[in-house]
Amino acid sequence: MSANYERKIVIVGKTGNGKSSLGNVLLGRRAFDEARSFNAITKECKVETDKGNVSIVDTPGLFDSDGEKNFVMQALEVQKAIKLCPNPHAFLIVLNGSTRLTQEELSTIDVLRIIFGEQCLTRAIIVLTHIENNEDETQLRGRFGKSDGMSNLIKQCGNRFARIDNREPKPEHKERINSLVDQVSRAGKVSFKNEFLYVREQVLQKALKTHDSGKVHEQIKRLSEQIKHAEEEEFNRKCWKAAGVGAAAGAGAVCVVAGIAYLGGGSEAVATVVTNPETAQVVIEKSVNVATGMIGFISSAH
Ligand SMILES: Nc1nc2c(ncn2[C@@H]2O[C@H](COP(=O)(O)OP(=O)(O)OP(=O)(O)O)[C@@H](O)[C@H]2O)c(=O)[nH]1
Ligand SMILES: [Mg+2]
Repeated sequence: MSANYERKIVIVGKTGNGKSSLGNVLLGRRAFDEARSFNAITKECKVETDKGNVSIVDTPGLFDSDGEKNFVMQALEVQKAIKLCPNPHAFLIVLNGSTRLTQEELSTIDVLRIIFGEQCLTRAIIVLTHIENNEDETQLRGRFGKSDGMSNLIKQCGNRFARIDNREPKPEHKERINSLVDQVSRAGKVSFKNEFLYVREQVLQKALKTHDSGKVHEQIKRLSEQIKHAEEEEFNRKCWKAAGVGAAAGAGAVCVVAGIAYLGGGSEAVATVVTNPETAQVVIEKSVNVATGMIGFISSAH
């Protein structure tokens, strides 16, 4: 038995893959509606907590092409999971292990990047449902080996995966999920924090107004670019602020911080003010890069 650490878990995946069923298995009671249906059953995010140490967020399905919600609306709805349950320890990506992955499912990781940002991937675990208990581990791995799509998804999640038959869950399979959650959260000590979540929400809201149709793949590409741009702008704005220059945004913003960093004057301090320790190194590196470029430019101009 794994220890009784706090576990805050967000469950995501394609509609009908068994997200709600998995939530019920992990909580040990029927907390979420589950049903066999051609239409999506879960329409909104819902959080349920048990015995004070396990919180599960069930989310509506992604890629529900028959529903009235388009990709952007679905993404916005799933994003609410973090509002209901801030700083979760892990994200379980539910895939149906008995059917082939759809084209959309192959882009699940990119979709999660758009919804929650890169950081969620370090806490992502693939859970394969509908795996009958009589299929042994070797057979299962043999099956993955033949699917580039599946192997790729698992690889992108740091090779973390678990299996389960939600109808007849075996204690050891449930236990494996819990121990993977403990592994990514270092026994409940570290959790997901996304300081740019609001930027993502804004970009998605804007996308909803300007282009609410289009294939998922095209939207993913377009949204990824927009989000990257918006986050860079926000990053620069924070650099300005941290450098104490005020609200005057512009190309010189990064240079101010870059100059401080390059000259060795308190780059650590700037980075710490700018962001949390996890991303401090990125700030320093970025600042030094920009400073190097700036000094190169100044030298060539004289
Ligand atoms: N045999 C088998 N059936 C499962 C498994 N997991 C879920 N199901 C069944 O699949 C159907 C859909 O399960 P749900 O848990 O409602 O799926 P969901 O992902 O929450 O679906 P939406 O809320 O519509 O997005 C139900 O009839 C479940 O009983 C599993 O591991 N094995
Ligand atoms: Mg559901």
